[in-house]
Amino acid sequence: MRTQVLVIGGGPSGLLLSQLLATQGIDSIVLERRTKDYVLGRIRAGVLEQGFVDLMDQAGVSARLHAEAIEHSGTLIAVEDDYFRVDFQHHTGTPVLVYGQTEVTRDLYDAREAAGGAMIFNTENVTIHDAETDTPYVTFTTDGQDQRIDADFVAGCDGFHGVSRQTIPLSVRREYEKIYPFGWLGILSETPPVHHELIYASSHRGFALCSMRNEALSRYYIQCSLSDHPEDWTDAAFWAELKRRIPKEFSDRLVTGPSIEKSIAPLRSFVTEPMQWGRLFLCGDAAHIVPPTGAKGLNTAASDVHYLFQGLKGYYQDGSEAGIDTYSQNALARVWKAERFSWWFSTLLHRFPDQSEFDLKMQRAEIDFLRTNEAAQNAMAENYVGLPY
Ligand code: RFL
Ligand code: PHB
Repeated sequence: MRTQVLVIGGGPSGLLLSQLLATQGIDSIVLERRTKDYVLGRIRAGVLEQGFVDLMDQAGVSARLHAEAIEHSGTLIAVEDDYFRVDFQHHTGTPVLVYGQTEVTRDLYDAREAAGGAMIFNTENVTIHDAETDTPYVTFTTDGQDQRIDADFVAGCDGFHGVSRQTIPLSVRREYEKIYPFGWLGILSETPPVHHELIYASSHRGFALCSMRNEALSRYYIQCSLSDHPEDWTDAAFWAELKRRIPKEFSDRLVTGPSIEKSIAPLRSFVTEPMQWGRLFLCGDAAHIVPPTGAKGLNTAASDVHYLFQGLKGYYQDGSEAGIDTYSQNALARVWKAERFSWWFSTLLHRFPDQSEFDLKMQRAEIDFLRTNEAAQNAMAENYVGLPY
């Protein structure tokens, strides 16, 4: 088999790239280790930057997003019983959209299927060969059959645990990492959101986030210990802990109900450099991870897809290698800024086990500065709605 761009990973990065390439008549095949239902069962991101929405428009897959997404023009930041609002619209003229990653991925799968796009599921032993030459190929097994696909380019969109990053030799690859000493316990519940905007809450018991998917579906998170397991937390214990961490005004009106999903995510900052090796390009979580505070993961994956798509378009349409040659440099420049913002926002709002009284005072002073300083709110808002591509 042969294709122009072989995409490894059928998550949002891989599907969006494949769909964008199709709009330009560039063919691709997507390999996914899991099934479509498994991918759609993962509850992850909820907040989309305008840049992401623009890419969905370009890919011709944004009709449902525009009909169903909820526009948020600001967010609340709470400290114990007190809170203030950062107005994105006022500071940047741009809102963010609340629309689940599950829905984005479903829209992309529907579009690829409607266009007859090639996708192969349940792939095992995916191995990338000759990436440093002009004739890369990938071997894998599916349904017990060994397969080989030759391609012009390989896009490694296979997430943090994929094979693409590992294919780049250690002599070339440099990794930067920070592990945070806590996780997020998240639940999804069929209850109305406690507030019409998100609430990022810092409390002496730890961080909490009130988010949503729609008017009848809420997503809540609490900072938890890395040794906790979701099954250790009954729904009642979760709700009680969440209530202790958000201002009384909101805990008094919080509607609770059974959780329909409960999971723990560790928090990590991670970047690999470079994001390109020969004809292999890394996109999204395959190349970088951010802690979820600030909602930058999926959005940063999308900016990678933008740079790679532009590079490949230039190659196929104008015979120019300029875009693909500068892919890593362009993508990383934006990635590091998203890393900085996510690290800053996480550090600002969480309780750290080794935090001294001095550290706590610094955290409070910084939150107070954000509360009272227009320039600080402006910087926060610009980062939250997404820096330009
Ligand atoms: P994904 O989604 O991990 O998809 C990679 C796909 O590759 C497949 N795969 C392979 N396929 C073939 N061969 C192999 N060898 C393979 N190895 C892996 C996997 O099965 C998978 O289907 O990466 P992608 O596409 O780069 O997308 C990245 C996003 O999923 C991620 O950044 C976000 O979910 C992060 N994130 C958030 N991002 C935001 O922008 N806004 C948010 O509000 C937000 N909230 C979150 C989040 C992530 C969370 N968790 C659980 C990590 C909230 C949470 C709780
Ligand atoms: C979510 O709704 O899942 C969500 C929202 C904002 C974040 C992280 C996660 O910063």
